[in-house]
Amino acid sequence: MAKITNIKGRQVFDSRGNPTVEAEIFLDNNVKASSIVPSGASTGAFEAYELRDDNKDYFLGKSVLKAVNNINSVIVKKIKGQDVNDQKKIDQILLDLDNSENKKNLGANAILGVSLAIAKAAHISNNFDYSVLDNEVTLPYPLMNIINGGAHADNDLRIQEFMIRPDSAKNFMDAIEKCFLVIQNLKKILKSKKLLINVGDEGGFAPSINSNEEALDLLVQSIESSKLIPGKDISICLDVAANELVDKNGNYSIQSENYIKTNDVIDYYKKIISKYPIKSIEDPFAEEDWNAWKKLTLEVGKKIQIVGDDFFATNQERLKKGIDNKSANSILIKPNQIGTLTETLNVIELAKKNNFSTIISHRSGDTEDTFIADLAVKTKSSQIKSGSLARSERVSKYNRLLRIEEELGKQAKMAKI
Ligand code: 2PG
Ligand code: MG
Repeated sequence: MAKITNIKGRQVFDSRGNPTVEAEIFLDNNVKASSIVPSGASTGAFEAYELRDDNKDYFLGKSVLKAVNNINSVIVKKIKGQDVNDQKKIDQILLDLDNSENKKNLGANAILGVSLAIAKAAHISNNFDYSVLDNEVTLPYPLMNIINGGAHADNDLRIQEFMIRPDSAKNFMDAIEKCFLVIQNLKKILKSKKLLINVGDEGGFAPSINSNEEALDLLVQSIESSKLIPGKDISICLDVAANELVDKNGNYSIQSENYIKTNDVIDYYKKIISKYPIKSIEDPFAEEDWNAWKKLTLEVGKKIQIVGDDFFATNQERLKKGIDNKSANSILIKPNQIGTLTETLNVIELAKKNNFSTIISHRSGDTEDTFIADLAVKTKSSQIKSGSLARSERVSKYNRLLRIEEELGKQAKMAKI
């Protein structure tokens, strides 16, 4: 038993320089731990509510002092004195205190900061050591976003994320090396084509190209230049983030600014899947286009991973519906889409029970907080998405996984994909 003696909320800043919430927990055994909440750019309508002050005269309305104040007044009063190991009970207190559908009263940013800081404090307080876990524990495969488009870059690429996954990696360091090689070769190729090598929000290159195929060709070329086999050593994973590409008639501007119908979008996916080593597509359709999701899953779901991000919003009810309708076979997990650790774990459990793969994910506005690396290992998730091997807020998650791999010693092994 370790009692919570205090909680302190404060405003800090994320990788885009926007204000965000940090919560720090203090225990009666002198342990303290803190958590910083990330923030998305391509956010779904079903995400929990991110409370911002909307005071145009201060940080252009983006400050989070209301959320911070909720931690320092209402939340601390209720949580003080609780046992830090009672995560479920504390999360329930937070839910009851907020008492809204989408956490709009206290703010999901206030609630999640506290919920995750509690998990971290418990981890430290219990001297948690990964090597004591049973030998089933695994490390996730990284999905590295190495070409950025969509809402995350200033180019004209329609698809938001072109990611690589090192499928033949024997361990996590090997996974990083394979990705490193592809990234270095991509950099060389971009330079040789006189394309800029500046990076987007998630550390991937954001060259001024405008066709999906051009980006895919660049990836294949970089994999081959690394003496790796596309589709065997490295496969390609996409995040279309289709919410950003749909018009009010339900058509998509997937290839160019022209909007095309669902069936044509499906044909387009089939075409690029057969031409390129694509093994995973995230948010191929908008979050309410249930029929299109179902159709695509029926047609290609045996072959590739169909991942719901904005579509599921780490929400149990939406995932249940997706399972019943056979609308996908994988879920992206973002704790701040739902707002507490307990709810996040429940969603992961439901996904696993139904043979959905779970991909733990960062946000495009992220921070030095590495919690998602631990979450991926503790939940035996097969994959983690934390951007490219650039920008410290991205790399810090991969570095944390390397430390966990070291802690695990001989029993460390990669997950099954
Ligand atoms: C996504 C995420 C993370 P954002 O769409 O998967 O890559 O982006 O945080 O902007 O929603
Ligand atoms: Mg996404």
